Amino acid sequence: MTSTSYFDFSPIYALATPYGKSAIAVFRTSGDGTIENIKKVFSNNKKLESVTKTGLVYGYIIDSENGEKVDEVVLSVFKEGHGYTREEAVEISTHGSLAVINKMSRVLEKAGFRKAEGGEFSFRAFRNGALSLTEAEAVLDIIESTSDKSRAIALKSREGNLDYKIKEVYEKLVDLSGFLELQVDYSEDEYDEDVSFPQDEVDDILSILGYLKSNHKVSTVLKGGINVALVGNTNAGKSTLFNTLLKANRSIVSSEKGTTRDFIKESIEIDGTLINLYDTAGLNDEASGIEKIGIDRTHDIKDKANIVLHLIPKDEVNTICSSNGLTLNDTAATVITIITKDDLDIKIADGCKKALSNENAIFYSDVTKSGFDQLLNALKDAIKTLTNTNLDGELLMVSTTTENAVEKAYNAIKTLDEHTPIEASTNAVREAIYEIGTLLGKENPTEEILDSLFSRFCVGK
Ligand SMILES: Nc1nc2c(ncn2[C@@H]2O[C@H](COP(=O)(O)OP(=O)(O)O)[C@@H](O)[C@H]2O)c(=O)[nH]1
Ligand SMILES: [Mg+2]
Repeated sequence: MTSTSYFDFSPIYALATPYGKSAIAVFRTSGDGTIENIKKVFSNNKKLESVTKTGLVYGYIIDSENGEKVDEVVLSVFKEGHGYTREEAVEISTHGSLAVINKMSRVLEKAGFRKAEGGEFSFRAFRNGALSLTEAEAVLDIIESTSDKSRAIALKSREGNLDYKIKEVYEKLVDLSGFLELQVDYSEDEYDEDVSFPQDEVDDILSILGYLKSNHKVSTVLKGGINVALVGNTNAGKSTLFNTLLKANRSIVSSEKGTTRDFIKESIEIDGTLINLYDTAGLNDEASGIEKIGIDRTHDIKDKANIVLHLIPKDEVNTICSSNGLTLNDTAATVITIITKDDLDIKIADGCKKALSNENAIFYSDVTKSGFDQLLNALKDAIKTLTNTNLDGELLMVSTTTENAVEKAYNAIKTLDEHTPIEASTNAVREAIYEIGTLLGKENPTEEILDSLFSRFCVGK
């Protein structure tokens, strides 16, 4: 969406259902003069005019050029203040054929509607106070949610739980600001009254803002998925395990070194959480050329992984143990060490056994599948830890826009204590009020925020 249309009230239209053959297609229209425009192309205007707040009207869309019937339709009419955008709006349900859809677009344009841009309906809802920024983001999260868990959380946020928290902290900030302003007045009037610093109120505000911040962390993980990377030397059995985890033969399994030269990513859901599973090239050192690129990518993936499955084949474990390669360095991820090919008849040296037990290594064989449950449970535990908020309330989807504002507010308030000069305190609180206010539509959010948010919506939303 371009900012030029932000403050445009003209009537817009969009196909709200996917473009293709279906039972019903729905066109959404909204804006000043919507009903007048529809009247130019509708057969049952008496009934249309009789709608007071909201109502359904049956009739035909007529091509204004030749008087031909385009389709039999049902109009859902929303008078100003009653629909999603709060503007005058009409939703037109037509038959879902491509011929009707194509014709409808032309008819609506001739009637005076302009094609809406992505997110324009939601933007208008926001502009008219029907949707706060956080709610708009929650709507987006519902549309974009990929796993069952993220969908459920997004819906809860949409229902206003997140807004409630933000309003709560906003009110507390306003109260704190009032209190501080009063102190400024006192000092100006040279009342030498010693008013104590409102530490409890400040702590309270920091705790709500902190709560929102932790929600953001978990939201990000749930929304984008948890990155799980299979890492290990060539021939460790990474691609084999990748396939077993996917229950599909997606990846090339081969005993050739460096077969998996690039990485392969597949998404799966474990316990309702989206998992991005990465199969990578081997971590062997003597590689060059294309294989080398694959290995560089392996390091990139290792960096952005939340969980690394570090695979060591049983026939290499003694060597790796003695060279102290058991511990995977330079990764912030949770590492699960897996000794693969457990079906091989190889004796593990005593010293190595101890080291493996320190790593809580899991023994796995893809041939017999022994150790698979243990492996999966370790993975589930790691996922649970990553999605555990330690929050007593319900998890809310906190987007990056919200997080940015919350972070700024948090940093401003964090600086306050009883030694802070009163002027600095009032400024800090004012800044926090501004940041949180943008989320509630009380302050004008910057154009970048609006652009980045509403452009992510599809046309028709
Ligand atoms: N005996 C045995 N061989 C395995 C096992 N898992 C994988 N392999 C074999 O090890 C070789 C390398 O496996 P692959 O998955 O391609 O390893 P990658 O290079 O780490 O991706 C292949 O020949 C596999 O069949 C296992 O559990 N037991
Ligand atoms: Mg491979």
